[in-house]
Amino acid sequence: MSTQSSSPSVDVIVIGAGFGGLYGVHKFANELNMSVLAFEKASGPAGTWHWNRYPGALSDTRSHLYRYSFDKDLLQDSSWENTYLTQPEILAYFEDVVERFDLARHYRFNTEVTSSVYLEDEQLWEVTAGGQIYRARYVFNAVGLLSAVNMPDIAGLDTFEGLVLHTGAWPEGIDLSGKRVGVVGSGSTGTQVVTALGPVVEHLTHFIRTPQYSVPVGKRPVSEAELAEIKANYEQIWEQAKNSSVAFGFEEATTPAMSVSAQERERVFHQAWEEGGGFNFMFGTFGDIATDVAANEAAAAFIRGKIAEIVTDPEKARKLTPHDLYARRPLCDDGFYDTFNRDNVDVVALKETPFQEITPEGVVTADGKLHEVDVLVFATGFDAVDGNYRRMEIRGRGGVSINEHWDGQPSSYLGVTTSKFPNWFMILGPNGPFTNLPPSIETQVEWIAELVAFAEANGITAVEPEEATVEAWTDTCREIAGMTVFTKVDSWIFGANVPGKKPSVLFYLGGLGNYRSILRDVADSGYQGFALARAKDTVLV
Ligand code: FAD
Ligand code: NA7
Repeated sequence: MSTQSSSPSVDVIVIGAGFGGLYGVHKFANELNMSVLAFEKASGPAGTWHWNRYPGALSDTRSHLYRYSFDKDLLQDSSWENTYLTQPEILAYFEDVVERFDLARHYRFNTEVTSSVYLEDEQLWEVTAGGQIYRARYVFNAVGLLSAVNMPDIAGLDTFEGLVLHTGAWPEGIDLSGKRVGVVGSGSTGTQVVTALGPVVEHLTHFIRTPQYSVPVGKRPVSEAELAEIKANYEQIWEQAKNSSVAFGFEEATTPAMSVSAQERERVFHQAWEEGGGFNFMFGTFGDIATDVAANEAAAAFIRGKIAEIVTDPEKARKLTPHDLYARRPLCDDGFYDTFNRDNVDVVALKETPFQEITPEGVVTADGKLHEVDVLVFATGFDAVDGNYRRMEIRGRGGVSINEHWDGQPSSYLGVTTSKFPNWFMILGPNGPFTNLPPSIETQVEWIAELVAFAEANGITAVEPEEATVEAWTDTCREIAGMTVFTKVDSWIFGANVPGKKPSVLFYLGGLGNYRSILRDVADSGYQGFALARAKDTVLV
């Protein structure tokens, strides 16, 4: 029996227009010649870099590695001025990519996908986007791992008479110069926005709940000669990054921190501080900063010393100084601590004086003080990794919803696929790699496209990992995470930043090189661990 449907039908529906979605559309449409329909709720491409237009938004991956590597001409034709890319530069890059690969014709922008439901008998997905129903054999989710914003619920926020902004949904054309601004949150984003706004606003109050360790990013101009050298060596540069652990373009250190003298440790930390880069400081100095508590404390103490050196007001310095482990995504900044030497920039330690309420005029803290502000900026991060999936209605085989399936622990095989959801793929889904992300995204897109091509060539109509395979992968990720210090502090890396969200393992911390060889082995084995179903007699399309 076949069901008739008047819904438009395509081979692949792609959701998202960031690194993952755009490359997915290129693969399926331009390389595999499949029919593709893509949806993006934003008004244009760039994903993260469409939404995060806040002042100071900057990549913390070096410019030459925060881009696609799949196309040699694109690599050779692209250029950049500094060692790191600003948000407008990344946006312009994506606009060029869309034009170059003729991707816009597949997209419906300003169109949110609200549900994806698997029709088991027909082996099709029914996707609702912008209120319309579409059908597809494959759904490719590139909905972003840091994309669903986390907005705190603070008493009285709705009474505030000024402007409320979240950095992850920053409107175009906002000018905060001359305003009194409160910035809540001191992660990567909070440090960037404070550094950029400090010199232009009338007054800035930085509300910090947990101070973090940050090192200089090392943003500096790139000369023509440096650019030419990178372009001449691009093949080796990508080869090294993709076979390394964090894929940030440096060789990860292997020497244990405590195996060298205190002077030598100081020298190595100092050199990394001068070079810049958060991942470089954590993974390029010694091999065990992320795994050994004593090594971790040595790195942390060095950064604490730098904060004391830079911040001249001892009270501000005290409030900015972290004392827990150095065990979150490592931060870097372009002058964050110096910003507090300005008279117009203050810091409030929320653990000492928590929010009491927000009033029409500003923020009242537990000491009864009213911090008057015109604008409240929330740099409070994201419901990371599984957040955007949980905000849609997604139903797989047997009508199971993704929220039921991921009750507590979101699970996947290899971060790209999960059981009970056939032909439904994710980019950077739960338990994907924790790295400089473009090369991990490319790795996943290429692997999924290869799997789809394999299915198409072999008459396989439904692909999903077996439950045991998914469980084993979750166990592997949990085991590796358990070897690190990251599990010992609360952060978005384990979903511990969103009230009510159950902390769980969300990343494969085994490194991109290892991840890529696992993917290669799975493909070479003919996709062992997957259930590969042949056509049913009811199949449409
Ligand atoms: P995204 O770029 O997040 O794109 C997902 C898209 O899906 C979004 O445009 C969203 O609107 C769309 N979408 C989601 N749900 C729906 C729906 N239901 N319907 C329709 N559309 C939907 N990573 C690094 O490696 N290095 C960095 O330096 C770095 N800097 C960062 C700085 C900031 C401020 C942030 C927030 C993240 C940063 N990241 C960085 C992580 C960054 O998210 C990734 O590098 C990369 O951009 C992710 O690409 P993506 O395509 O997977 O997702
Ligand atoms: P993060 O790293 O999750 O940081 C969010 C910050 O907001 C952090 O300092 C939080 O404090 C703070 N926060 C969150 N909720 C509250 C409430 N309710 N009150 C006060 N402070 C709060 O997000 P980012 O956007 O900076 O960075 C996320 C990633 O995106 C980053 O790693 C880059 O890859 C880009 P807490 O630490 O929870 O005490």
